[in-house]
Amino acid sequence: MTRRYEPDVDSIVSGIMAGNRQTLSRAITLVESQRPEHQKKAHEILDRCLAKKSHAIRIGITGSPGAGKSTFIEALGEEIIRHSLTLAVLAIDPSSQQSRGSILGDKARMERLAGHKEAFIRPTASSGYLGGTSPKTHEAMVLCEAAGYDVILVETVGVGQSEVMVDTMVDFILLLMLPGSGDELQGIKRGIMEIADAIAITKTDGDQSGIAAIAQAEFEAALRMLPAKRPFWQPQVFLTSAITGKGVADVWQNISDYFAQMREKNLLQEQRSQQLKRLLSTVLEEMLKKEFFAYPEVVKTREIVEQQVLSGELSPFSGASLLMEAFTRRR
Ligand SMILES: Nc1nc2c(ncn2[C@@H]2O[C@H](COP(=O)(O)OP(=O)(O)OP(=O)(O)O)[C@@H](O)[C@H]2O)c(=O)[nH]1
Ligand SMILES: [Mg+2]
Repeated sequence: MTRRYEPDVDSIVSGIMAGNRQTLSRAITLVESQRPEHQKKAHEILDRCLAKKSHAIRIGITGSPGAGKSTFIEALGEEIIRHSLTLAVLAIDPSSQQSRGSILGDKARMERLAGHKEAFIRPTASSGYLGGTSPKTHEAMVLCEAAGYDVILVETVGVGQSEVMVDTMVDFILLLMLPGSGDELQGIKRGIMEIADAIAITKTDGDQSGIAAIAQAEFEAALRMLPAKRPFWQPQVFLTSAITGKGVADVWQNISDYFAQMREKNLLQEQRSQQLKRLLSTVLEEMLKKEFFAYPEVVKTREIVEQQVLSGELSPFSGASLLMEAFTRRR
């Protein structure tokens, strides 16, 4: 039987740090793998990579399906390269995402950016997470940082939980909105506006400019109604087009201003510490949940308890307590 060559942890870590893209890709695959032996190896690699000091900044790009995230990232990526910086893009793998705009696939759409040696583009598996951001995204980010990239961009679909998740792992959140007004504004979840550090209205080319200006005023008004995410930072609303390049440099300037202020006020590290704390809780909760629901005694008892709750024999509280008891009895 022929065995596939499996590089050891040492050579993977040194490959990543030497900037070998193939090794970096491979390591991300290991991190994303569910197999226990891959997980073990991945964690060893991650711990070693964490030890390397990184100066990278992390930016989340979020917005509804088809808002123009991938296309905007391509334009922003080229702007970033113009500033002599390198970047890694972690994009949701469209094959595992049922969003409308992704028929062509993100890789195909970021072709121009992918042609630059300064850019590393990696579709990440959504692995059942809404919006595609999962704790694994954080791990992939750590690997990209060890590889020395200056800027990490994370594309995520702004639905439900995902923006909360992305908020635990990036330093800055750019929310992309379509130029429609009124109806769109009604449809936005408050939560997503609250975590935005800047809003870019996309696709304001062609005959969209009139509607776009109205949308800009409406978003600005909506932002003023929200509690400030940070006392020193008022999110701005930009009119952009990834096709003509309109507003892209302004957005990058805004992001740069933000980081300059965060560093000056020594807030970047503090924010990251808070995020790590939250991420640790999230991962821990997930591990517990997984173990709980997979525990045979719980699996066995759950259906019976569920029936009893539905028939009114047991309250949901007593039912849950019974299941917890079954779980805590384990050895
Ligand atoms: N006119 C115009 N069209 C754009 C612009 N940006 C993106 N588009 C188009 O909008 C569609 C969706 O763009 P994407 O960049 O794939 O959007 P997305 O938000 O990444 O989509 P998902 O990843 O599927 O959620 C594509 O057909 C793009 O060509 C723009 O600035 N102007
Ligand atoms: Mg996309």
